Amino acid sequence: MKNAYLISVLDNVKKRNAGEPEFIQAVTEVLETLEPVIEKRPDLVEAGVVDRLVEPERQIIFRVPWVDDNGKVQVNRGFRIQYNSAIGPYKGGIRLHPSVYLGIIKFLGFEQIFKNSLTTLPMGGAKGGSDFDPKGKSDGEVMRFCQSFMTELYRHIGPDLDVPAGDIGTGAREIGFMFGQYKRLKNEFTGVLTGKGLTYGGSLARTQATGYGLCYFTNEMLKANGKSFEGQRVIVSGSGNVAIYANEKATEYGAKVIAMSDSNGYIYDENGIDLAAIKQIKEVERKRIKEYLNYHPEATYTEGCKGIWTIPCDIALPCATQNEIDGESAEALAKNGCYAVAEGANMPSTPEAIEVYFKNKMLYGPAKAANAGGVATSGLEMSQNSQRLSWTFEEVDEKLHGIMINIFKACESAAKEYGMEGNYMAGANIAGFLKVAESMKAQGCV
Ligand code: NDP
Ligand code: 2IT
Repeated sequence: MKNAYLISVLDNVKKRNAGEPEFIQAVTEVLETLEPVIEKRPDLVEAGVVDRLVEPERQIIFRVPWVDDNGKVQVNRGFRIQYNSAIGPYKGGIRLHPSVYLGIIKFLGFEQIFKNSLTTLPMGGAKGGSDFDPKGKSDGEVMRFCQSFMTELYRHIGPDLDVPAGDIGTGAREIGFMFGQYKRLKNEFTGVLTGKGLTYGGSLARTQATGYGLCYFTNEMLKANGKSFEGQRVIVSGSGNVAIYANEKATEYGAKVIAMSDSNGYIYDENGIDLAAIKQIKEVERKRIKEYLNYHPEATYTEGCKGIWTIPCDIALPCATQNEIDGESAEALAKNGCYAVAEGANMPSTPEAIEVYFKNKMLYGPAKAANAGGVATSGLEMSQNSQRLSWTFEEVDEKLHGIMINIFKACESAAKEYGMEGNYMAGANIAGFLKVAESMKAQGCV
């Protein structure tokens, strides 16, 4: 990066947010790709758009006390980062995972600004979460945690203010408990959360949306480059919400998904993963992926996550967590003939991995664009709640498909316009940024 203004903004971010490497990583990537835009648009520099964009509008950190099944008091830390409201109410998921700290929620909130902008729906960027680990907890413990979390959060959110949703560790069960507590505290039934159950205002196809959307995006990217999913060997990391529905849609498109993982290890099934078994183990029983061998003894299970990227494949869909593909794993993918990576997870590739993709001329679908189908469908859930109507699965899925096609086109054309044809990462960052930047400039120094 050569632009003196961007260098000074980034230096300031590094100084002010020392000790938050994931956040600095996310900001660095965006600022680097914005260089050609900033050189063309001195008006945005004058309006201080980038200086303002990197600083969250509001950061809320709170105590979450709850009582476990042994009657012991437990204390977690809760976060909500309301990052940017230039184009709509704050919107973004809630992550429940022991690794959560301020830097993780800030990187996710920052990325959410651009992702939400790309959906074309009116949603600002936010993210929340806690270092609570739902794994191994009883339903009662999870409920008491969620109620305590919402007892503080409710005063900061609302259907026209900030609309949280799911992310790692937050699925239908947790959203249900949080929604119930919000409704009780506010004495109002509103669409304050998305990813709700279908019996109380949730949208059909929201569960499938991130994984399906990832494949809709990937399909467009493949098509634009003379390829398709048909007959391709695909690796999907993770085995949670995003991974399961990415597998389902990729398989529907004619691909064979040969490996999936969880945080303990990965399974490899040359016959193609039996998704019904995965759904039973992960969605119903909440068990570990190694149980897959009870259904398919001919498959193999390997401890540790990293090895999954050494299995030869054509297309890789990382759907677990940040920085799960490092430079070495990316080299292994490239060496074994993988020609496309599209990100279901947020920031799953390290900067070194991304360099390897470009060096090897692999197709790269960045998270902000490729996984935007989840939040886009959350936006559709908000629309349905406002109208007090619900659309059919087919209607929602068709809208989602259209949105993902348009996101691909937006990335493709922005990359081309700014002289980086085929670099969808730059295209996503630039297209996402421009809408937010114009809005921030128009609304004055706020
Ligand atoms: P889930 O909690 O449903 O699943 C997460 C999966 O990733 C699990 O298989 C989990 O394994 C694995 N995983 C989590 N943390 C780690 C880790 N530190 N190392 C290795 N594996 C890990 O979450 P989602 O499927 O919802 O989210 C997956 C990714 O997709 C995240 O990056 C999320 O931010 C992103 N995303 C989610 C959206 C959504 O709508 N849900 C929308 C857009 C992006 P284990 O069970 O062992 O913990
Ligand atoms: O990272 C994400 O986009 C999500 N976890 C979904 C957020 C949402 O509001 O649906």
